[in-house]
Amino acid sequence: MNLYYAPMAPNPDRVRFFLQEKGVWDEVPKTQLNIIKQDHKRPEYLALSPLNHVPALEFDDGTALTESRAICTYFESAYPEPNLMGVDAKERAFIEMWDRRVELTYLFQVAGWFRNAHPAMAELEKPQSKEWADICQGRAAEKIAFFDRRLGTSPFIAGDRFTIADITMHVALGFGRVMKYRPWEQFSNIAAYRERLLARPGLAT
Ligand SMILES: N[C@@H](CCC(=O)N[C@@H](CS)C(=O)NCC(=O)O)C(=O)O
Repeated sequence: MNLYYAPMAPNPDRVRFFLQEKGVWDEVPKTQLNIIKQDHKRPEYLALSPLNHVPALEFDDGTALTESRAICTYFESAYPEPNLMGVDAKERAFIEMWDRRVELTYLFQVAGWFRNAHPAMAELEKPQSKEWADICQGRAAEKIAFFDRRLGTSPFIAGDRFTIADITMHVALGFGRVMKYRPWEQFSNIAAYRERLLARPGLAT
Protein backbone atom coordinates (compact mmCIF):
# COMPACT_ATOMS: atom_id res chain seq x y z
CA MET A 1 0.00 0.00 0.00
CA ASN A 2 1.19 3.54 -0.71
CA LEU A 3 -0.50 6.87 -0.04
CA TYR A 4 0.32 9.67 -2.47
CA TYR A 5 -0.24 13.05 -0.87
CA ALA A 6 0.79 16.68 -1.16
CA PRO A 7 1.52 18.84 1.88
CA MET A 8 -0.76 21.82 2.48
CA ALA A 9 -3.30 20.75 -0.16
CA PRO A 10 -6.84 20.42 1.23
CA ASN A 11 -7.92 17.02 -0.04
CA PRO A 12 -4.68 15.24 0.93
CA ASP A 13 -4.98 17.04 4.27
CA ARG A 14 -8.44 15.52 4.83
CA VAL A 15 -6.78 12.08 4.72
CA ARG A 16 -3.76 13.21 6.76
CA PHE A 17 -5.92 14.61 9.59
CA PHE A 18 -8.12 11.51 9.47
CA LEU A 19 -5.07 9.28 9.95
CA GLN A 20 -3.60 11.60 12.60
CA GLU A 21 -6.87 11.42 14.54
CA LYS A 22 -6.61 7.62 14.32
CA GLY A 23 -2.98 7.84 15.46
CA VAL A 24 -1.66 5.91 12.45
CA TRP A 25 -0.31 8.59 10.09
CA ASP A 26 3.28 7.43 10.67
CA GLU A 27 2.38 3.78 9.99
CA VAL A 28 1.11 4.30 6.44
CA PRO A 29 3.72 4.16 3.64
CA LYS A 30 3.67 7.41 1.67
CA THR A 31 5.02 9.29 -1.31
CA GLN A 32 4.97 13.08 -1.21
CA LEU A 33 4.13 14.96 -4.42
CA ASN A 34 4.61 18.64 -5.21
CA ILE A 35 1.48 19.96 -6.97
CA ILE A 36 3.03 23.30 -7.90
CA LYS A 37 5.88 21.45 -9.64
CA GLN A 38 3.16 19.29 -11.26
CA ASP A 39 4.50 15.94 -10.00
CA HIS A 40 0.87 14.76 -10.21
CA LYS A 41 0.88 15.20 -13.99
CA ARG A 42 3.74 12.80 -14.62
CA PRO A 43 2.74 9.75 -16.72
CA GLU A 44 3.47 7.23 -13.95
CA TYR A 45 1.11 9.07 -11.56
CA LEU A 46 -1.54 9.55 -14.27
CA ALA A 47 -1.59 5.79 -14.75
CA LEU A 48 -2.70 5.56 -11.10
CA SER A 49 -4.90 8.66 -10.92
CA PRO A 50 -6.35 9.37 -14.37
CA LEU A 51 -7.88 12.68 -13.23
CA ASN A 52 -4.44 13.65 -11.87
CA HIS A 53 -5.85 14.30 -8.42
CA VAL A 54 -4.08 13.97 -5.10
CA PRO A 55 -4.50 12.06 -2.79
CA ALA A 56 -4.38 8.50 -4.12
CA LEU A 57 -4.10 5.26 -2.20
CA GLU A 58 -2.42 2.53 -4.22
CA PHE A 59 -2.87 -1.08 -3.17
CA ASP A 60 -0.38 -3.90 -3.70
CA ASP A 61 -2.56 -5.37 -6.48
CA GLY A 62 -2.12 -2.16 -8.52
CA THR A 63 -5.63 -0.75 -7.93
CA ALA A 64 -5.98 2.74 -6.50
CA LEU A 65 -8.53 4.88 -4.69
CA THR A 66 -8.44 8.50 -5.79
CA GLU A 67 -11.17 10.16 -3.73
CA SER A 68 -10.22 11.40 -0.30
CA ARG A 69 -13.49 10.29 1.30
CA ALA A 70 -13.20 6.81 -0.22
CA ILE A 71 -9.65 6.59 1.14
CA CYS A 72 -10.99 7.55 4.58
CA THR A 73 -13.71 4.89 4.28
CA TYR A 74 -11.00 2.30 3.67
CA PHE A 75 -8.96 3.44 6.67
CA GLU A 76 -12.07 3.58 8.87
CA SER A 77 -12.42 -0.19 8.35
CA ALA A 78 -8.70 -0.87 8.60
CA TYR A 79 -8.40 1.14 11.84
CA PRO A 80 -11.89 1.21 13.42
CA GLU A 81 -10.92 3.18 16.55
CA PRO A 82 -11.58 5.94 17.19
CA ASN A 83 -14.73 5.80 15.09
CA LEU A 84 -15.00 8.85 12.82
CA MET A 85 -17.67 7.80 10.31
CA GLY A 86 -20.52 6.37 12.39
CA VAL A 87 -21.26 3.16 14.29
CA ASP A 88 -24.60 2.14 12.80
CA ALA A 89 -26.60 2.69 9.63
CA LYS A 90 -28.33 5.85 10.80
CA GLU A 91 -25.29 7.52 12.31
CA ARG A 92 -23.14 6.67 9.27
CA ALA A 93 -25.74 8.21 6.96
CA PHE A 94 -26.09 11.41 9.00
CA ILE A 95 -22.34 11.86 9.26
CA GLU A 96 -22.03 11.36 5.51
CA MET A 97 -24.78 13.91 4.90
CA TRP A 98 -23.03 16.53 7.02
CA ASP A 99 -19.61 15.74 5.61
CA ARG A 100 -20.86 16.14 2.08
CA ARG A 101 -22.68 19.35 2.99
CA VAL A 102 -19.39 20.81 4.24
CA GLU A 103 -17.50 19.53 1.22
CA LEU A 104 -19.96 20.39 -1.52
CA THR A 105 -21.34 23.67 -0.21
CA TYR A 106 -18.37 25.24 1.58
CA LEU A 107 -15.02 23.60 0.81
CA PHE A 108 -15.78 23.61 -2.93
CA GLN A 109 -16.58 27.33 -2.87
CA VAL A 110 -13.37 28.17 -1.07
CA ALA A 111 -11.51 25.98 -3.57
CA GLY A 112 -13.18 27.70 -6.53
CA TRP A 113 -12.29 31.10 -5.11
CA PHE A 114 -8.64 30.07 -4.51
CA ARG A 115 -8.18 28.34 -7.84
CA ASN A 116 -9.58 31.28 -9.81
CA ALA A 117 -7.98 34.12 -7.88
CA HIS A 118 -4.63 33.01 -6.47
CA PRO A 119 -1.52 33.64 -8.59
CA ALA A 120 0.01 30.31 -7.45
CA MET A 121 -2.79 28.51 -9.34
CA ALA A 122 -2.29 30.31 -12.66
CA GLU A 123 -0.47 27.33 -14.20
CA LEU A 124 -3.01 24.74 -13.00
CA GLU A 125 -6.32 26.60 -13.46
CA LYS A 126 -6.54 27.73 -17.05
CA PRO A 127 -8.27 30.03 -17.59
CA GLN A 128 -8.57 31.65 -14.19
CA SER A 129 -11.79 33.66 -13.93
CA LYS A 130 -12.00 36.66 -11.61
CA GLU A 131 -15.76 36.66 -12.07
CA TRP A 132 -16.05 33.01 -10.97
CA ALA A 133 -13.71 33.68 -8.03
CA ASP A 134 -16.03 36.47 -6.85
CA ILE A 135 -19.10 34.22 -7.15
CA CYS A 136 -17.39 31.46 -5.14
CA GLN A 137 -16.28 33.97 -2.50
CA GLY A 138 -19.88 35.19 -2.10
CA ARG A 139 -21.24 31.65 -1.88
CA ALA A 140 -18.61 30.67 0.70
CA ALA A 141 -19.72 33.62 2.85
CA GLU A 142 -23.38 32.55 2.54
CA LYS A 143 -22.66 28.95 3.43
CA ILE A 144 -20.45 29.65 6.43
CA ALA A 145 -23.38 31.56 7.94
CA PHE A 146 -25.41 28.34 7.61
CA PHE A 147 -22.72 26.36 9.44
CA ASP A 148 -22.43 29.04 12.12
CA ARG A 149 -26.16 28.57 12.80
CA ARG A 150 -25.68 24.80 12.90
CA LEU A 151 -22.86 25.16 15.43
CA GLY A 152 -25.12 27.28 17.60
CA THR A 153 -27.20 24.16 18.27
CA SER A 154 -24.61 21.38 17.97
CA PRO A 155 -21.05 21.19 19.37
CA PHE A 156 -19.77 19.45 16.24
CA ILE A 157 -20.91 19.54 12.63
CA ALA A 158 -22.65 16.15 12.61
CA GLY A 159 -23.84 16.16 16.23
CA ASP A 160 -22.46 15.58 19.72
CA ARG A 161 -19.15 14.11 18.79
CA PHE A 162 -16.13 14.77 16.58
CA THR A 163 -16.34 13.07 13.15
CA ILE A 164 -14.96 13.20 9.62
CA ALA A 165 -17.31 16.15 8.92
CA ASP A 166 -15.27 18.21 11.39
CA ILE A 167 -12.07 17.23 9.63
CA THR A 168 -13.53 18.51 6.36
CA MET A 169 -14.57 21.76 8.05
CA HIS A 170 -11.18 22.12 9.74
CA VAL A 171 -9.50 21.77 6.34
CA ALA A 172 -11.92 24.24 4.74
CA LEU A 173 -11.36 26.86 7.46
CA GLY A 174 -7.59 26.48 7.13
CA PHE A 175 -7.77 26.63 3.34
CA GLY A 176 -9.71 29.91 3.48
CA ARG A 177 -6.79 31.53 5.26
CA VAL A 178 -4.83 31.36 1.99
CA MET A 179 -7.40 33.89 0.72
CA LYS A 180 -7.18 35.81 4.02
CA TYR A 181 -10.71 34.65 4.84
CA ARG A 182 -11.21 34.32 8.60
CA PRO A 183 -14.93 33.76 9.26
CA TRP A 184 -14.21 33.07 12.96
CA GLU A 185 -13.62 36.83 13.33
CA GLN A 186 -17.25 37.40 12.31
CA PHE A 187 -19.13 34.32 13.57
CA SER A 188 -18.99 33.49 17.27
CA ASN A 189 -20.11 29.85 16.96
CA ILE A 190 -17.48 29.20 14.30
CA ALA A 191 -14.89 30.89 16.56
CA ALA A 192 -15.67 28.70 19.59
CA TYR A 193 -15.83 25.57 17.42
CA ARG A 194 -12.49 26.37 15.78
CA GLU A 195 -10.87 26.65 19.23
CA ARG A 196 -12.23 23.19 20.08
CA LEU A 197 -10.75 21.79 16.88
CA LEU A 198 -7.37 23.47 17.28
CA ALA A 199 -7.06 21.96 20.79
CA ARG A 200 -7.08 18.45 19.31
CA PRO A 201 -3.57 16.94 18.91
CA GLY A 202 -4.66 15.20 15.70
CA LEU A 203 -5.50 18.52 14.05
CA ALA A 204 -2.78 20.71 15.56
CA THR A 205 -0.29 20.45 12.71
N1 LIG B 1 -12.66 14.79 -5.21
C1 LIG B 1 -11.25 14.63 -5.02
C2 LIG B 1 -10.58 15.97 -5.32
C3 LIG B 1 -9.09 15.88 -5.28
C4 LIG B 1 -8.43 17.18 -5.66
O1 LIG B 1 -9.03 18.07 -6.30
N2 LIG B 1 -7.17 17.34 -5.29
C5 LIG B 1 -6.43 18.54 -5.61
C6 LIG B 1 -5.54 18.91 -4.43
S1 LIG B 1 -6.49 19.45 -3.07
C7 LIG B 1 -5.55 18.25 -6.81
O2 LIG B 1 -5.12 17.14 -6.99
N3 LIG B 1 -5.27 19.27 -7.63
C8 LIG B 1 -4.40 19.13 -8.73
C9 LIG B 1 -4.80 19.94 -9.93
O3 LIG B 1 -5.81 20.63 -9.86
O4 LIG B 1 -4.09 19.86 -10.93
C10 LIG B 1 -10.95 14.16 -3.60
O5 LIG B 1 -11.79 14.38 -2.72
O6 LIG B 1 -9.89 13.57 -3.34
